[in-house]
Amino acid sequence: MPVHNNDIADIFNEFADLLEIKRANPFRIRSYRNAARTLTGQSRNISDMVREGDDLTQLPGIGKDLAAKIKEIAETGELSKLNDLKKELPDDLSKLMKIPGLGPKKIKVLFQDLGIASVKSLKKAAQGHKLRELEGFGDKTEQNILGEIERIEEEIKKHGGKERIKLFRAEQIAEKYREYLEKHKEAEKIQVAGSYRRRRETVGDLDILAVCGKETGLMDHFVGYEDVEKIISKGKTKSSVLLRAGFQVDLRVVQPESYGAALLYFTGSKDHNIAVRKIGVGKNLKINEYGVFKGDRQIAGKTESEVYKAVGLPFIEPELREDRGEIEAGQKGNLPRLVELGDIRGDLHMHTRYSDGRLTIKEMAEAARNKGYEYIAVSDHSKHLTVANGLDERRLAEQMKEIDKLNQELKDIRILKSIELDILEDGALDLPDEVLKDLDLVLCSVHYRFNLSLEKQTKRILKAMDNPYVNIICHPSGRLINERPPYEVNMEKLIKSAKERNCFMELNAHPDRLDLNDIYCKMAKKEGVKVAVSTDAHAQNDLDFMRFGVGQARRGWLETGDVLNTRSWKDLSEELGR
Ligand code: DGT
Ligand code: CA
Ligand code: CA
Ligand code: ZN
Repeated sequence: MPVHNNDIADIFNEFADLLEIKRANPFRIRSYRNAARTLTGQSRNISDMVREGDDLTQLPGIGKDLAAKIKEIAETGELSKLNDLKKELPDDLSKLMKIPGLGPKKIKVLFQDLGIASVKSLKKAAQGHKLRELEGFGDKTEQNILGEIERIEEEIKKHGGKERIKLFRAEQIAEKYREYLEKHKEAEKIQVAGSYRRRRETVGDLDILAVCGKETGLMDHFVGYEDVEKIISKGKTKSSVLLRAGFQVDLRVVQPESYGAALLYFTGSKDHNIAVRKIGVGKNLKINEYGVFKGDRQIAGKTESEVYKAVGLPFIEPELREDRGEIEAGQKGNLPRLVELGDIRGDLHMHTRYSDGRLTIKEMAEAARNKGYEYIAVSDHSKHLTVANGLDERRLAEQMKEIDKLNQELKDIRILKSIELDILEDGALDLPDEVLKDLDLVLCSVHYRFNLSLEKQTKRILKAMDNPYVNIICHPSGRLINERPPYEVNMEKLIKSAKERNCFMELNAHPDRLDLNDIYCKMAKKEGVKVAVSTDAHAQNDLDFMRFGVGQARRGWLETGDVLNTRSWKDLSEELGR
């Protein structure tokens, strides 16, 4: 069975987590995390590369040692070093890492002072008020932990014990499955519905819909897929399987005259469906996955638009279907015209070999030009981020010279001089204004000290925004989906202050981040703050992450006018002037 890149990345991330608990060398920890990132960003299957004897050390951040570990995982499905490390640590310890607010440091204290090594014993200790006495904990932390445990238990109950997976991963699984299903000669209109179609950042399971001549043939084909581990159920119109990746996929086969109604129903969200159905009830219509019915007579259902029309609504884009005001907006004719991938004219955040990126500036620029972009910003890390080989004044000056030269040489793309500054703990920036004034675009980010109080973290970022050269706050909440919760910060205040200062917020399109999230995008729009949808690319393929960013932007109701990088360079340069 082939091992997927993400499986290898998961193993490296787990390894890094455990090393962190053991307080291993930070460089070592980081090298595993970087390697995991590299692997998830690769379009080629690493197992195939191993099989073909390719030189893995050509990949960014992969040295001899990591290459050997990748080979081991690709060949055996596991990493013996990880197993050794786990033997040194109690089994359940790594599960504690999944609780928001519990980092390796706190887990180490829990383990050493109270012998806590499982979620169960943690819950008991929290209920018995044992945590508040520990160093670095307090009443509030104790309550939060208890709250998080209960929330996780709820989630687990709801989803049959399975974790939600990131959209990127869901996409790899869904697209492969869909291609396979489409090969079947009776299959028509294969559509992946559910949260996947709504472009939610994480997906619980996949809901596939199909129209098919002879229903049963397709069902045999569906359950015969190579990645199926277990058939949960198999019927004439409905089947469910569990994939080896631990992920459930449901298939529904429907009649052509019900296709739109079924698509609407299985796209959800549940709350959206209920709201639509309620309007139907008011009009004496019954709406379900088979169609819209007046008494026994079906009056609509072939397309989604038909169903919406029957209840007096225009078509509502899947990303909006969360019952967050889209029904009312539809009734009033106020639905947003959502931004599309094709509206994006440039990418305002990426890294090159000058810091921790994989390609040269020229290679990045050419890749962006081939995507049809008008401009890119080269925004490498600044000097505080030494582990990423951040730029000091001298190296930045060199880079700027190179960009000048490339701008003369390259046609049809403009390279903007930029930087991703580190916001220091006190809100200062790690390069002086004399340097910043010569850049086209200044980005800044929090990359360390995530654990400041709400007040301090907010103040820190506000102070950075006070610098007149700063344009964009990157990945403003700092969260990593399923891995690290957002730091505590008053986002509403940041957004309002950005408006006052003519700053912009980033929607980092990396599928691990998608930060700002949908809710905050909508807030930014409401406050009149434009959002830069940027990939933070470290390699050529990462430029394609734009589609995830655009998906999240659409979930946040953003229109072309709300997104900074839909502007031509001329308009953008005017916007950036503070
Ligand atoms: P997920 O899988 O947790 O990421 O989220 P969804 O939205 O894909 O939810 P899922 O897979 O449980 O169900 C797919 C769709 O089916 C859901 O979005 C709406 C519809 N649906 C499921 N259960 C109900 C229900 O009880 N009532 C209504 N009206 N619709 C439902
Ligand atoms: Ca689903
Ligand atoms: Ca489902
Ligand atoms: Zn970056």
